[in-house]
Amino acid sequence: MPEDTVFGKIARGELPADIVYADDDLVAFRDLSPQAPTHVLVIPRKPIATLNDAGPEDAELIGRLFLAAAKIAQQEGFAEDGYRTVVNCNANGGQTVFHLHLHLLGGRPLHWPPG
Ligand code: DGP
Repeated sequence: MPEDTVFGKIARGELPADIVYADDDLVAFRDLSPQAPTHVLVIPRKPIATLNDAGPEDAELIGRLFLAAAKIAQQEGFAEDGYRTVVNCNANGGQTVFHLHLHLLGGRPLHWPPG
């Protein structure tokens, strides 16, 4: 059940995390294994397992993940230099935690295409 992932526990305050933003619907916290000087994960409190499991009713919520990432990029001071947002989905996408999350990576030039 997606409610039982570590991210569900972080969203419910049952596991500690370095939280940088929270509201009624979203939580953002620093990744334990950062791939850039700033690596933040933005998640909905609603336990959606993967992007495949999001429905039309989640459209606004998913839009808000991106808007929160842009706001955090401003707060972290790299919005103008640039940054990357990523959603990994299932095995080939490299998803390891099955609670939908948006990666925000910034603070250095990022290579493209990714490996
Ligand atoms: P993904 O591969 O897209 O499912 O990304 C999962 C990310 O979550 C990965 O970068 C490591 C991070 N992560 C895993 N467990 C924890 C945790 O307990 N706390 C935090 N802050 N990050 C975690």
